[in-house]
Amino acid sequence: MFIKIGERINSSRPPIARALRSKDEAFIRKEARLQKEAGAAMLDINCAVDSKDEARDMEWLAGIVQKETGLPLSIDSPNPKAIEAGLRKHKGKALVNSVTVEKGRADSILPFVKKYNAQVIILTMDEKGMPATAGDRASLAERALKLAEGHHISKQDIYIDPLIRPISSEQKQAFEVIESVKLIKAKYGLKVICGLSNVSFGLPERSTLNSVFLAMMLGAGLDAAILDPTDKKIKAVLRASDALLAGDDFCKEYLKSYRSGELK
Ligand code: THG
Repeated sequence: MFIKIGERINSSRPPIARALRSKDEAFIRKEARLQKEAGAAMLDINCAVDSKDEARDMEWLAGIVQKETGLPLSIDSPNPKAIEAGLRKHKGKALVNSVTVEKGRADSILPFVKKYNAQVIILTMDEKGMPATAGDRASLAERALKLAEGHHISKQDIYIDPLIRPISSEQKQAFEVIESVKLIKAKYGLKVICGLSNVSFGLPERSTLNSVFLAMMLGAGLDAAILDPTDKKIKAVLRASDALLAGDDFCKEYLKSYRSGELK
């Protein structure tokens, strides 16, 4: 089953940054509810932008988003203190978003993943920065697996993120990322996730680019994505892909969505 993770509670979005500053609980609750109603299985929460005390803000966010939805959360931060604060508050199995393959970073966060029995996203990025090719991404995925195994984290709890960059600045990257999904799954049997909307930064009609890229990634075997579950084009692509990739017996769900006008 493909896992949809709602991206909307992210401090890089100005309305969320404002709600975080003024501790507007009602606004955050509404964003959480909207995404749950749109079928998100998990919600990403990020408060890194402009926060004076990220650990405290993360704890606040985790508390109200789980109280509103009961969903598990993807705790999105580069800051180990904020990640631990989120994990401490979280009920159920959380997803830590994220660590890189850099030795120091992994060693400061993977012990929490183990302690709180969480899942973890490992980015294919090391001391040398972002990889250019699918093959480089696959090599980093192998290192990620070894690192996690060193902390006794089970393979089932790992998601590899091949890190999609905006095609507005690097036109070959989307293709390399799609190829890397196939390689990482075939060579190591690891699950793959991505932050979908990164691909369209700096271009108009982002929803078209995001949803077409999603279709291509699903064809390559993507297991989960951080995306906007309320986006109409994303919804239509998910329904259609499920039917096309034999995940929808007799196309029942596709037909149901058609009859309720959701595919328009
Ligand atoms: N990998 C991992 N985590 C991530 C990312 C990733 N977390 C952050 C980011 N990338 C994924 N989340 C977002 C959230 C919002 C947007 C992009 C990525 C965004 N929102 C637009 C806005 O608010 O204006 C609208 C997006 C749209 O048009 O669909 O840009 O790669 N592990």
